[in-house]
Amino acid sequence: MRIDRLDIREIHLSLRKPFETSFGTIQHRRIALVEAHCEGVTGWGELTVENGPFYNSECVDAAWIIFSQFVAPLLVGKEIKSPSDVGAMLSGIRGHEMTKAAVENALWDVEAQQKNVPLARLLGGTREEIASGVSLGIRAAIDDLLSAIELELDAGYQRIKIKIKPGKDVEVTDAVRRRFPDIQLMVDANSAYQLTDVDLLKRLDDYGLMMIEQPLQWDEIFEHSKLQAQLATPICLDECIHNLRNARAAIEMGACRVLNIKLGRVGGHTEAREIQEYCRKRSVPAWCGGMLESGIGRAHNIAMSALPGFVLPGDISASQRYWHEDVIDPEVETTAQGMIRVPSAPGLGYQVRHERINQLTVRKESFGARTIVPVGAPVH
Ligand code: OSB
Ligand code: MG
Repeated sequence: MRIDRLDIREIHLSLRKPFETSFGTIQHRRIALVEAHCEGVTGWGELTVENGPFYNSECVDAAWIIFSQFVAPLLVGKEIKSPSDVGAMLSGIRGHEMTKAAVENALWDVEAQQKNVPLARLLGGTREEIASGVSLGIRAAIDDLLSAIELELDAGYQRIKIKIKPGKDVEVTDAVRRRFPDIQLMVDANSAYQLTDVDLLKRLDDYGLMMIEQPLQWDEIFEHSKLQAQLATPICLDECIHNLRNARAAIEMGACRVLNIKLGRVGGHTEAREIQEYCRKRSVPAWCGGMLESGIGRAHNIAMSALPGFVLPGDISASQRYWHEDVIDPEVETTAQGMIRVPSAPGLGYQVRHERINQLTVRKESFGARTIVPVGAPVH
């Protein structure tokens, strides 16, 4: 396929409720979307960064610069055999996985449409439905959290993840476990602790948690191996896994026993597929994490989760939990059993609502084959 034009745009979408994590509170999201135009077909990808560099080192404004000055010039006008070629074409750009993923994933959507197959099938997905869990933000009052959990369980969600941070950890987990003794429960610290907090973290072993997600520093694998050796609860890594090499290092080092695979964080479908395959072969449970995505990112997550290595419920839940109105049609919905059907229509399998997206757009830039001048690219 020939990449004729790439567009990047920013839309503003507010969450129904603020979402508090150990790194801050998120409500008014600035979401960057990428469109790939190839031989008359348009594919969509979501750039899953947060507004600021507080979850990882990427953020909207930096991603915009990397995309427009470096990513687009390397791709526009090029003929590729498969979206899997994009990784090598962009390998000179260090990091910025979420920015690269947005365009690679848009090209996967193009290819699925060109071949007239659902993206999930094109990737090799085998599931017809995927298991859905929810991630609940930190609350000021424990009672609020308990009633929120009750609502989600009533809606059918299969596992509950609660965010923790110092001062809002053991006591909160204890209250949740007392109230819901049998649910599949896990906690996510988003890098809020250090290895010296091991005694506190060990107390979480009393609660039969499925896992504790990213307790230590965002860029640290080795110390997680020191911590995992002292904890009965499996550690799940999120922030510090950017590619298959990181995943292999973490698993071989014993830094984790479970993996959260986020499509943006690992640079797109190609790398995500390799990581889930690695996990599957070694019986390391993997699941799909979320970044509070709009319907476009959500649709990509659903397609990816149809792959056989995704064996645990992920963080992909119904559109209505996040937005008053999503940007895809139909919106993502869950069954009463907490499952999401993998769509069977070609491409993303959901209709992208162009008019609504145009209304929400605050800026947009297009990069066509003839207008591109690479900035700072090596001269050959
Ligand atoms: O650590 O998984 C995380 C949201 C924003 C940034 C990081 C994380 C999260 C979530 C929410 O936990 C996942 C979702 O519901 O999309
Ligand atoms: Mg996480």
